[in-house]
Parts: sequence; structure tokens; C-alpha cells
Amino acid sequence: MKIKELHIYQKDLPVVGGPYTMARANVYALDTTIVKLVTDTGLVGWGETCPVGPTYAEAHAEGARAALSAIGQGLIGQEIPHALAVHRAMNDLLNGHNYAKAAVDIAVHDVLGKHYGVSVCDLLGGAVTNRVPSYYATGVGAPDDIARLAKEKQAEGYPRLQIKVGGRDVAIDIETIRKVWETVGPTMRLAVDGNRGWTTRDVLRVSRECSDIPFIIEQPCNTIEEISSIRAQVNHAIYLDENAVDLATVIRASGTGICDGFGMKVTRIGGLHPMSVFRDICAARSMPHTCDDSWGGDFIAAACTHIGATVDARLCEGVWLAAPYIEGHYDTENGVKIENGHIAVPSGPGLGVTPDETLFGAPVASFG
Ligand code: 0XW
Ligand code: MG
Repeated sequence: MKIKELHIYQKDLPVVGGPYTMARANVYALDTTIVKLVTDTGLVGWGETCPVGPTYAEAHAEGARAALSAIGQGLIGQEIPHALAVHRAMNDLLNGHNYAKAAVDIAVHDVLGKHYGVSVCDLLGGAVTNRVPSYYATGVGAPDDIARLAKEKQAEGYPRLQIKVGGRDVAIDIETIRKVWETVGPTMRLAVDGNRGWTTRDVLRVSRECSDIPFIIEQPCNTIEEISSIRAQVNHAIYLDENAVDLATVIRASGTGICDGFGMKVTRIGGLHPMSVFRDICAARSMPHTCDDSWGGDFIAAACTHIGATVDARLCEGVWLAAPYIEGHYDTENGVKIENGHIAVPSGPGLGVTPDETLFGAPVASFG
């Protein structure tokens, strides 16, 4: 089976009740890039990549489309025996740009699942559950508002809450964490995500002043060096997110004890194939992690859910979806949804998403 056609689409995903606020980003609408692969056997596979604005990660929407346009023609005629062969082909055409290649990787998994008549989670090693836990991520907000939201999400059945902090007086972050803890107590697992917005001084203060509250600290500072420098003085477990840019960094971080776990994005690491390698590295060191993406519609949601379903439950910190923050679904019948804080694994074959193609308009580029 070979790649016969590759089409690239652009779509805006407005944030419901936006903006979505993080330490270094305020986003009102996300610019997503969708890839459609057609094989010489007549199968169609879908993939997607959607950076959450230009300042969250070293990725931006137009960059994704430029990178995909650069490799599009070179992929025509490529055999698809396994996703690895396609990754090797992409690497021969373009160095880096994992987040763009991820859209092709996801589409390849969709096609392979359809070819073999199995679900993507089966291709990735097999699901250990048919219902994965999700978590809710707040924006950066006023302490009382975030505590109210925490209560609401607890009532909806979310087992975990990620509190966004950073980009303001750290005393307000501390008040927010404490109010959430006083409101939901130990009924939800808590993560506090600085999105690179805290200084090492801020982290030390938060960890000291909140030493009685159990939470993990996610990506507090901008660099691995900053995090390493205070690691031994911090009371709380630390997870890397934005800094975990590739498998080499994951090996370094887990091998040298820089962190205790990861908030991981499928597209940042290059797609589902490298994500499954990441999962196995984490399993080898008993490191918990999420299976997320920065943003995206049903293709990203399905990809995150399929890989999340294959993670040992003891290590699965949850699958985050943008679905609660965006309007509508690509698959109007079987869009990927969060119910009672959990996500049903889409039934196959492939990703299990059948989109209404008219939602994507005409492709911005086509090859083949
Ligand atoms: C909560 N997320 C998974 C979604 C936003 O894009 C940011 C991200 C994170 O954990 O940093
Ligand atoms: Mg994060």
C-alpha cells in the first residue's frame, strides 16, 4: 500500500468563552492543520496538528503547513508497511519539525488501522481500557473563580484538575492553589501548570508555602536548567511538558532524574509512533504521564485517546481534550467527547472518526 495523494486543509477553532489564558499566551481561536492521505488501495486517513497559538511551544500553525508542503510531494509513492517507514521517509525530506510530521503520522495510523481492520489503539500495543480518564485544565484566573470551576469539574466526574498559574503575582497563584484545595480536597488529583511562567524563586516559594497540599508541578520554568537547579529543594513532584521536545530529551530527563513525570503532547513528540516509544520509556522508569495535545479537533482527540488507552493505568495521568473549549465536532455523529470526566475509546477501524469533509473547505495544498 502506497501514499497516492496528500491534501492539507486549514480550519479555525474558536475558543468558546475565550480567551483561554496561560502564563505566556491568551488564545481566542486556534488555527488547525488537517492532513488527508489517500492510498493507492483507495483508503483515506486523517491527521491533524494544532499549536495553541505561537507562544506556547516552538511551533506555529503556518509553520506546520509550510513543513507539510515541503514534504508533501516527496511522500507520494511512499510505501506504508508501518509508521516507522514513513517517519524515515519524512526525516530524509526534512530535519525536525516533529509537530508537522505528526499530522502525517496520525493519518498513517488511521490508514493502517483501516487496512488491517483494527483500531489505532490495537496498532499501538492494545488498549488496557475502553474508557480513559481525562482531566480538566483551568485557565489562569481569580482564586474564587478557579475554586468554583474546580467544584463544578469535580461534580462532573473529572478525577484530576490542572490549575494554570504564572504570568502574575505569585501570591495570587498560591491563593488559587489553596482555595482549590480547600474546595475539592483530596477528591481530585491536582497538577499546577506554570507553562514556563515562573522563576525558580517563585517555584521555591510556592512549594514551601504549599508544602501541606499534594500536587504535582508541571513545567514551572522556561528551561530544563532552571528546573534542575532547584529540583532538590522542591517538596513537590515535577513534570516536564514544553521542554520535553523529543525522545532524546525524554531519555535525558528520565535518565538523570530531572523530573518525576511528563505532560506529553502527541504532536510535539512527532506523532503516535514516537509517542508509543515515549510511553514505553516511561513504563521502564515507572514515570506517570499524560497523553495530550496542545489543541485540535476530533482527529487529535481520537489520537490522544487511542494512545492513552494503551498506557498502564498506574502511570496514566489522563488524556486532555480541547473538546469542552470548542464548538462542534468534525464527526457529527461520533465526535470524541468527555463524559463524567472520562472518554470512551472510539471504535475502529483506524481512528474511528468519520468527518464531514465539507467542514474543511478546499485544501490549501494538494500533492499526488
Ligand atoms: C492543558 N493543555 C494540555 C492544553 C493547553 O494547550 C496547554 C496544555 C498544557 O498542559 O500545557
Ligand atoms: Mg502543561
